[in-house]
Amino acid sequence: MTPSRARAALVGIIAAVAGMAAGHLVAALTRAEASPVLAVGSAVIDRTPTSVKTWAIRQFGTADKPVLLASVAVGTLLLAAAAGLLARRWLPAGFALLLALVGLAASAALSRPAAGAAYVVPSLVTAVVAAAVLWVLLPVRANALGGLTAYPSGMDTRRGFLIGSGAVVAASAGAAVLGQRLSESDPTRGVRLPSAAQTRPPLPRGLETTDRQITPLRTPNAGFYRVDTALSVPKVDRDSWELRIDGDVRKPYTLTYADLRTMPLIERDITMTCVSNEVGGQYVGGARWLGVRVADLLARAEVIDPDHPGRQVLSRSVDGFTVSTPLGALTDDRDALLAIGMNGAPLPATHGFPARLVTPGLYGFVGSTKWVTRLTVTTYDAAEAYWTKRDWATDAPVKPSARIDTPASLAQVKRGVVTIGGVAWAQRHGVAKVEVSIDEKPWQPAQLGPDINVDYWRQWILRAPLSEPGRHSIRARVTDGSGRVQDDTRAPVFPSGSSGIQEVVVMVT
Ligand SMILES: Nc1nc2c(c(=O)[nH]1)N[C@H]1C(S)=C(S)[C@@H](COP(=O)(O)O)O[C@H]1N2
Ligand SMILES: [Mo]
Repeated sequence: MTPSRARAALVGIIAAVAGMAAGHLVAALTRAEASPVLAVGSAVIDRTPTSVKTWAIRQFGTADKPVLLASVAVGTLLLAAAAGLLARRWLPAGFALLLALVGLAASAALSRPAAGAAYVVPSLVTAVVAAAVLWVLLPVRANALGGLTAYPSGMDTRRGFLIGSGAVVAASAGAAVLGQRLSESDPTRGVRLPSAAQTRPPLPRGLETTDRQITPLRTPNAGFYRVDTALSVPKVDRDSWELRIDGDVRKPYTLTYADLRTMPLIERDITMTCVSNEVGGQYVGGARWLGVRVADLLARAEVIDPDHPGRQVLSRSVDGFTVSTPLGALTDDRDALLAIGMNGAPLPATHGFPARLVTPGLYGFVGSTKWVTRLTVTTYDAAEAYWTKRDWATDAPVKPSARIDTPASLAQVKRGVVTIGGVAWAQRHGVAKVEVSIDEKPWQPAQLGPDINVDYWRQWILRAPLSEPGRHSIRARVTDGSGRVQDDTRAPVFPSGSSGIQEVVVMVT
């Protein structure tokens, strides 16, 4: 008896799941990013038009990656079900569709920037496992005349099929979980952070001690926002990692992690902001970074003709991601860092272990390359970075902005004195003033928290009476150290960062 359509489709899906789980496990043992699902996902990310990417980041926030992976998985499973249905009528066609799917994954894996021949191995495993499962669970065989014969096997009884497919599903779940565990290994384990040649005093008490709703002065590593194009966090081996400094320099050279650790390290408190941060958004954080001055690294290489128009440093990451930073921003007195430490710990894998750039005053995509492996001195004419190719701004200073942390949007508050507070940043010039306007009334100054440095955010707080029950609007704006007031014209995040003034509406009861 030929298996039913539903069963054939189900077998197609189980075959694909089993194959992907096996491939994921094998990838975890070698290179996580070569996993068929992750490879296809990454290929999709790199090829997605900017408008769709911006839309996805806005719709799904940091969940954009799970959503993408889920879409890839659903698409794959639909095609796998089709392969099962095809196999029921014409076995070779079913196998062909399944193998075509795996072929796609293999070519996606091979298109990863760091790919070598080994990147096809997980896909090969996927192909073998998926084909084997299809063969075993779908008891039809092509006969000599090209037709199909149902053949007697343990799988043509209901009980046999349930046991067989159940076993495959359980094994796949085990492989997937094990693979995930392995790929979550922590490359920073056992690393002790060297001490700084030049330390900073501990941060003073921030306003979060006055009101817990206000963002802490320092963002803990576990709570620091993460934005990157990498689907699986690159796990870089510190012993084989190298940083190459080359391009238009007289003395190109290479540094190891051990070299970096023995260089004079400095500490800097820097607030990093993502260009994708909406007004009032969460893609911003303040941390104490430990690293060497990029200016010193470049000086040692002896940059040729530093004043050449359009001088930039193209930094490259292990995952192929690239960033263009104006040479001046890396060599002036702002102390752009090649950082190896974050808040007293080795740089976490998610934030660029073993080393990343941190450039004060510029959005992350123009100065803060994670998992950095190469700094090439060149010009804007000669080389284009990842996001520049996708039409984002070439050079993008952070736009000053004030964020209201409390009260929350649409919060119900009791009438009386209300605490309004948050953080504001105006990198390179510093936060000189934060003002609040309630119900469009005149701006009134808020009290400011400790001033760490011009590149660090400042907390602010204002206690204001809200005595009329009903709907009230609260707005906040920052003025930077040069006297420039926050731009109130609304701009979307694309192409050079959002602007406008945040407004929070509360209901007073
Ligand atoms: N290798 C790599 N580095 C990267 C990115 C990336 O996608 N890949 N994203 C950049 C962007 S857009 C930002 S805002 C910062 C974010 O750094 P974080 O994830 O440590 O907060 O990293 C930058 N460095
Ligand atoms: Mo960003």
